[in-house]
Amino acid sequence: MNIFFVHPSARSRFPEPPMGLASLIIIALRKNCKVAFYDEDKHNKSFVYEDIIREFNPDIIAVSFMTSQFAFARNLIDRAKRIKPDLPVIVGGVHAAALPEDTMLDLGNVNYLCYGEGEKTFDGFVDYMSGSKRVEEIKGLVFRRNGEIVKNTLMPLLSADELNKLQMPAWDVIYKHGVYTSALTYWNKIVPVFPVITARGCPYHCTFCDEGTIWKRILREREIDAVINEVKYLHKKWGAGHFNILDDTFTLKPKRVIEFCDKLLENNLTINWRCTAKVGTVTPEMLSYMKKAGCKMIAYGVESGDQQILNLIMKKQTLEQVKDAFRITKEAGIMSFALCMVGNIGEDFESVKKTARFVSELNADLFSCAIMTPYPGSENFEVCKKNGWILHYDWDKWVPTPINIREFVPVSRTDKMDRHLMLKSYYYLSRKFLISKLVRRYGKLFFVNPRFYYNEIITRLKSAGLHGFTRHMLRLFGIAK
Ligand code: B12
Ligand code: SF4
Repeated sequence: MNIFFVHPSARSRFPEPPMGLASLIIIALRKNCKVAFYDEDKHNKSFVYEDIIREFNPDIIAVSFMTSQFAFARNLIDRAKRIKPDLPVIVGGVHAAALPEDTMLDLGNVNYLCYGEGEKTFDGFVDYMSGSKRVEEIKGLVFRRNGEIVKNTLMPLLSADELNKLQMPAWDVIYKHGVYTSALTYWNKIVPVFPVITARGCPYHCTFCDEGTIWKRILREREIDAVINEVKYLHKKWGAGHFNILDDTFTLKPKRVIEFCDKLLENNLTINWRCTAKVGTVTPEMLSYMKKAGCKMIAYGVESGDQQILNLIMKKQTLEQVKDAFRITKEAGIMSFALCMVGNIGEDFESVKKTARFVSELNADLFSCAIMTPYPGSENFEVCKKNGWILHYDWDKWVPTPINIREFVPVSRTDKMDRHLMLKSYYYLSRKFLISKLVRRYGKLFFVNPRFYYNEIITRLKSAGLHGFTRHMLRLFGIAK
């Protein structure tokens, strides 16, 4: 059986390898299927999508997407069906999992949908397609029957044991036409970057996050030895010199993190890496191990500089813990990245100002600001929907920043912010971040430093184009709306 795996565009200048599809491709290979893989952002210049369909002649097309990739997914599915109208299409990913029926209704060309963790469902689906199982038996599958949408019961999550027994994702298929690269701020150059996941799931309940949709807020850890073997393989076979740990909160268990670091060192894997962590879980001891083992940067979900907002969004962290985490990270010699938000339910412009003041004291190396986007599956989605606050369902514009989006409109308003105030807050916070970053990098007189013009203006002009860049800057400095 020939299966064509497709990853629609995420509008990324530096696309990242789709771990979800890599985890399914290996299942297909184990079942002796032939596979082809197309990543729209990475391969659209080297391959003609339609040509792959004609030449490979798939029996199934499997598409993975998140909310913001919806329109790109539809486009690729429709184009495939124009060539081969009977081609069975199966989709999955976090958006499909949160809104299975709606997705089937919206995407008329989709035949099957997986609404949970994919490995076991996909395994059963391939059996069904080859005639050895009935469709009703495949847990986690949604399908059409006589014009109706039928939803089988949910597939239970893989147990930790099953997760450990999974084969390594099919990296050889994903990298066949070239490894993925990224521009890392701390190297100022473009380097190959590889994803690694050591655990699935996060036990927290932040109201803006859709983490529970697939992973059900249950933490399942892989054995460290298996993760190390994967890193070793990526290093040896594909020259991995840098990896991103995709875990939602890598630092939850200090002993495990230390074991991971120890084993990287024991195996002489002097590779740089970065991860996302939760403040309050990092300790100086853990951070010193991480530094020794190659950790270059940690991203922390700061979200807000107003304790009341942190409580409302169930972030389970205090401002003191945030400050401590950034201080000890700096002391350990690791770069820190502050991820902040504006527009959470209950937040007004005064709390945005508090965030700006708070973050300027953190002395973080990097910042980013996101506008609250109530992704399906999050608590905020339900609250915003119930209150009629959602402003549009233009899924491909469901992104938390206006960068790269024409005619961006925040997805939702809230009790305290309309869409204008949301945008104003975003630009206010981003401006504060930008100025503090420029002063730190180039000094108070940054505008007379030639490096500032080269790094910050010319490079960005090249990537965003004159129109995009000018519009972004005018909004950032409050000159245009
Ligand atoms: C790595 C990552 C990225 C990478 C790459 C994503 C990629 N290539 O797929 C990058 C950096 C590009 C990225 C960008 C963004 N991301 Co992101 N990202 C992630 C992250 C951390 C890991 C994804 C992953 O690999 N998971 C592990 C794999 C194994 O899981 P999976 O992909 O879900 O796949 C499993 C199942 O879903 C299912 N499945 C998936 N596809 C299919 C297909 C079929 C056919 C079947 C049968 C099953 C199936 O089976 C798989 C195996 O079990 C997730 C968080 C998370 N925990 O998943 C967020 C996450 C996916 N991202 C998210 C968001 C919000 C974004 C951004 C919008 C953020 C931003 N600031 O702009 C952008 C989008 C950019 C754009 N313009 O579209 C949200 C998605 C919310 C949503 N509903 O869309 C998530 C869930 C984080 C969160 N909790 O909020 N992201
Ligand atoms: S925001 Fe982070 S800590 Fe909160 S639930 Fe989502 S993944 Fe977990």
